[in-house]
Amino acid sequence: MAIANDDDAYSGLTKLDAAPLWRYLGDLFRPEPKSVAIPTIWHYQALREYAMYFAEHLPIEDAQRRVLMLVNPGLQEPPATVNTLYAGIQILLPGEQAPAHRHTSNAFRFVIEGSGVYTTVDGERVHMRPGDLLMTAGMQWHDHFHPADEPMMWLDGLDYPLINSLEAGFYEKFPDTYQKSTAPDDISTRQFIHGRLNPTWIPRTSPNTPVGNYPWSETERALSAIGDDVDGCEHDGIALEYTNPLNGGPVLPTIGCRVQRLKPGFSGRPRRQTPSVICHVVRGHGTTQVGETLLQWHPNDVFVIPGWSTYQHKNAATDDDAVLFTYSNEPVMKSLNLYREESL
Ligand code: 1HN
Repeated sequence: MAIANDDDAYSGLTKLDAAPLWRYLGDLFRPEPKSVAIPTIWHYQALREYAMYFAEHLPIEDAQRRVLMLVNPGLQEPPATVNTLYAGIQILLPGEQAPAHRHTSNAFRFVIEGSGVYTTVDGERVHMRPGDLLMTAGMQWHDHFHPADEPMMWLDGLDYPLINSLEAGFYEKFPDTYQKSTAPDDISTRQFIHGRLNPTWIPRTSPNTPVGNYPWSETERALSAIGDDVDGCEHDGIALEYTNPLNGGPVLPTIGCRVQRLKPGFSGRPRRQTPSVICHVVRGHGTTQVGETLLQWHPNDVFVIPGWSTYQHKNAATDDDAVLFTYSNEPVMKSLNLYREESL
């Protein structure tokens, strides 16, 4: 049958599961990236009330993980916080235990409040205190147990938006509800505690950091050892990257983590970069201009800088530091040769 006119041609093509590239070119090949994620801030004090409500009304057995997902208004289905990364606030009550599972998604936890919980990762109990950064790399078994006496909250970071878009998501329940302890407690933290004295017997074959916990006591020591006589990064202040001590690289193949001290009155030079960043306020208060949006942050708030959005951090206090914990998909961008940045 002959094609009678353009309308016929376009609709006929659709029925063949084909499409005219010339009608898509402008959207598919932009001069520069335009993130669908929206600059957004989640205020901890508002979320905390809901975390406490569900802690009281939803048994952990019904939830598996009692977590409030931080869903970017531009990334609702499937829910994500920025394009490749997720953030959530998890709460566990005294006496509760979150059952063991594993998945190909890489994860970490950054502790917000409370202490006493330990997460068992591949048989090792790793204890959690405020400010600690705990790693759960892809396919490591993990469950959380709370033997102490106050509610505990932490930030979960995962790369599942990336893993699912790559169609590489696998998930398994542990054969038992919980893991048994099969290694000395906190050994993966203790044996790497110096940072540059590495145990010689640990194989260097994994792309993931061998460190279970980067304790806040050490992070704080590193931050305060760098005095005010150092300027640091003109965009991000005294920004330190958590590294894999065996190779100096990022802690996970898909997620890079940092801690940033913004000195009193710090006003960063604006820039944009291809990685998307999720920021958690450890202490202090200030503002971050992200594109057209001004985000005002306070302790424990979480906010996002979508990729290629111009951002500028400011510490609002002139007599106190502000400290941010940040994570991004920089390792992905760098390994795919897609990293770019521009100072403004
Ligand atoms: C997960 O396994 C945990 O183990 C937390 O604590 C948050 C969000 C999405 C998928 C898996 C956890 C998660 C998660």
